[in-house]
Amino acid sequence: MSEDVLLQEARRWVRDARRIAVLTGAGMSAESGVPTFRDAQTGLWAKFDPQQLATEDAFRANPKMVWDWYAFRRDMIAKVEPNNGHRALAAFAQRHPHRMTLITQNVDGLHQRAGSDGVLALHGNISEDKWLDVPKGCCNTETAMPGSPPRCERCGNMLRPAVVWFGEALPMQALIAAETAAQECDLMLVVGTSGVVYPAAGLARTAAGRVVIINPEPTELDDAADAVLRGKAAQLLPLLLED
Ligand code: BV8
Repeated sequence: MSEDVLLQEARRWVRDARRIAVLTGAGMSAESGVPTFRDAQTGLWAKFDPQQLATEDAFRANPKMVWDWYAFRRDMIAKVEPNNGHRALAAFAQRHPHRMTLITQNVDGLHQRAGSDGVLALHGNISEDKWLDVPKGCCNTETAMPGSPPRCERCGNMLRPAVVWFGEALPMQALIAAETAAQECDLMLVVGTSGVVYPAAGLARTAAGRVVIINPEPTELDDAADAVLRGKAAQLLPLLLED
């Protein structure tokens, strides 16, 4: 089936779907200029494996290095804008209230900046911090000693990015809501994810409805798809979601 026929078929599925679940990954933000998670290691970070850095062990072993890696990523994300793919998803949800549930693995906040509400951010948000150890009465982010990372001036507790590291549990409420959306959907769009990271990727395998993948490259989830649209999110989503 030609790409265009496939797109028309997928557009019909969107029109007919009462409940649409959308699962996005790093490729969603690629056209905003945010390198994907696996391509992100550029420059001085090229020699590091993100899966090794995005862990509590790495942070405890070398807090400054891991903090600096997040500072580097935060700076990069602060300079970019949502793209037409983010905007197409936000606009569709505004035109069709209560039909779309947006689930993201991304921590860059670009869906929220594009105007999407109620985003299920399974892996947290890179622009927020939280205490590494359970905060005590003395741990006050307002008076934390500046540094890489900032620390509680009284007990030395460190601040860390409020993201979900490998080996950490996902936020339970968001995960349950995402699993429910997958199990109740008539259609799931899986956009810009390699499908490697669980339990997020598993949502595409529990979708009750048809699964449409949008990705320029093959993914670990292609076998679970009813249709694969080989293309870029910022180009295909506006075409797929226009009324
Ligand atoms: C957990 C935040 C348990 C940090 C991230 C089975 C079940 C459960 C767990 C596991 C399991 N098997 C293994 C595990 C452990 C692990 C895991 O999945 N490991 C993998 C590597 C095998 N999972 C975990 O550790 C999770 N926690 O299970 O805890 C538990 C339970 C109870 C109590 C305690 C513990 C936590 C996982 C979350 C990790 N944190 N991010 C940070 O960002 O620093 S994940 C991180 O990697 C990103 O957030 C993102 O989610 C992920 C990368 O995946 P993608 O988004 O897919 O990005 P990627 O670069 O891989 O691919 C980009 C894609 O875009 C490509 O396909 C490309 O072709 C495409 N693309 C490029 N350009 C475009 C495009 N697509 C469209 N348009 C374009 N223009």
